[in-house]
Amino acid sequence: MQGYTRYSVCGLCMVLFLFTQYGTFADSSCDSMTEMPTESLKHVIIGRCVQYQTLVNPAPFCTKMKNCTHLWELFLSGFAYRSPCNTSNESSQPFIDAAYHDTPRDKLIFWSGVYDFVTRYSNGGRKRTSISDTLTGYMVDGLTFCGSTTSVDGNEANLTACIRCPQSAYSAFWSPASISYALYTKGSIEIMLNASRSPSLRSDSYFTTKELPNLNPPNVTGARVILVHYLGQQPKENCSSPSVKNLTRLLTSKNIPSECVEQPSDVRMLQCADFSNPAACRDIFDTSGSTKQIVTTNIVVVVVSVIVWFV
Ligand code: NFD
Repeated sequence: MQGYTRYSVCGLCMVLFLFTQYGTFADSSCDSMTEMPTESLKHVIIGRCVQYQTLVNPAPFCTKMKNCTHLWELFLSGFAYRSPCNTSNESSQPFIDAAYHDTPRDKLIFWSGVYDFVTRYSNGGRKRTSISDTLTGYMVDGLTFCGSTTSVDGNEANLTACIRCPQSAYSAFWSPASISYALYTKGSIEIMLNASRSPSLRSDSYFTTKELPNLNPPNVTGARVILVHYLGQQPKENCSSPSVKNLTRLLTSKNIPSECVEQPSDVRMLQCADFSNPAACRDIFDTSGSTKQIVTTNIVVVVVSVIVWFV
């Protein structure tokens, strides 16, 4: 075999070998997961439960850790053997009650339309505590799940069957979870809304329908409404917009004093750190003023030193 042909055959063999080893992996898109066998869901739920109690927020569990296998069984029984759009809110309650732990005063944040940003802002519970920073929310956050009337364990492994509908397993879990989170809130709260959409607060959102009605004074002492808009874009709403005004009116009628702020500096700094937008972030990252000051100070120090040396 000639050298050239030998290299071609070797190259082809290599390509075929890589394709058989990694072809399906490289081809498969992970954009949307469509299958979640019960065993995998169980591992995720139990793993998150252990992770939360041992590493993420161990303080509430110092004296007694919650039994993660038991919590998994309660979670599954909330939707097992039910058809995807026929899940009752009541069946999720035993899991929500069993996973409950005290939440910190003056740290809780509520939100609507800003899921990704709140995750960054709350910083895993270090700066603020969102529902996803409690054990209940942490175990279930971001998961798709629903029941099946035909599978042996009652769980639907084919996630495309878990569609959006009023009595979905998603809604049957997040509705009572949101109610419970709001009911036990203490101190001052933050409510973060998306000012890049109109209305910023929808009347059918979980916040409006499940959380707001269950925020109770005197346990809740005040609210700071934070409007956030996409960096470099004109906001569609501000503190005077009807949906925001309506929210502050509802808070006032519940005897919860409130203030509203638009794109405060800590929010903008975080946005600029993630998606630097030269025009919108110039004042935050522009260090030329302080650099000039340092250079001037150094020159003055050198000149004074030289004068002192010669005098
Ligand atoms: P949103 P919100 N099926 O941004 N919370 O006020 C599926 F699959 O409009 C937290 O309604 O704000 N997804 C979480 C849905 C979830 C469905 C729910 C549905 N039927 C509620 N409906 C969480 N994951 O942390 C809505 N979604 C999705 C509590 C929607 O795409 C929080 O304490 C978005 O990702 C917060 O104060 C998410 O649900 C308030 O309720 C929230 O919808 C946020 O609910």
